[in-house]
Amino acid sequence: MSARVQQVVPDLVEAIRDVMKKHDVTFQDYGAAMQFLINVQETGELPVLVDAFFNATVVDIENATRKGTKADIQGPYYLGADAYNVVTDKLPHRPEDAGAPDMIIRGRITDLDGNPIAGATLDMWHSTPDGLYSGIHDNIDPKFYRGRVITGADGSYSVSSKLPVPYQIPNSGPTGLLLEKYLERHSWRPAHIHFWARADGQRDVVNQAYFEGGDWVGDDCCDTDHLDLVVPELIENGVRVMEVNFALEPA
Ligand code: MBD
Ligand code: FE
Repeated sequence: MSARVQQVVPDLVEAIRDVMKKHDVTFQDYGAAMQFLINVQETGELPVLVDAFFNATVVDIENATRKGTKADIQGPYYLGADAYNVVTDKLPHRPEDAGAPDMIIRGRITDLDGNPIAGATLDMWHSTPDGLYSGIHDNIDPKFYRGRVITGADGSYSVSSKLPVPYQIPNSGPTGLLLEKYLERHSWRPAHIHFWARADGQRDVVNQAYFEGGDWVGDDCCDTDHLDLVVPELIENGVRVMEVNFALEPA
């Protein structure tokens, strides 16, 4: 690790110094930047700030060597593998969300040749129907809107949940203020479902799926290109169905 640090950090410092010189950064600018970072620290927004600007770049680098389903940004709200209980037919939702629109998330996990992978695990997580993450926002119990499915003999999985909505990085905090007020960009992400697929002997993939035509698809504040997981919004018996398939490559 220290070799890696010695490889990367001096270049990083040099790149920042070059920007400072290019723009004749003043003591006042320096103080404002410091205050911004202190605000980030005090609001606990470090993960969302860093992910908004840099997660997509790691994804691009990783995808250059991927043959199967592409990776997408993990985002700041995964919570660690222990937070994912095995579910068979539905992701638990808050009792008060009972009336929110339902959705079904289903698909198959295969190898690169399309052979089903049985017993693969797929962790899923997404926001509440009002755009909050359990375990992160408003003391929502982390058991909601998170779960792990295990694929059957044909590599398939299927769960019901409640439809997430586009997610706005709260613009009461420094990350949202930087995007919206100071950079005059927006702080929205398209509605999305997060996934982490794992199977013995295969390379993990972390990614997200979106419905084609959804608000902010293709204009994500986190600069992700979404790649191959923008899927059509199917409707069956009045319920939206998101079909998401994963082709895993050997580890
Ligand atoms: C999210 O839900 C998310 O997925 C990312 C990448 C950033 C902020 C919030
Ligand atoms: Fe997210």
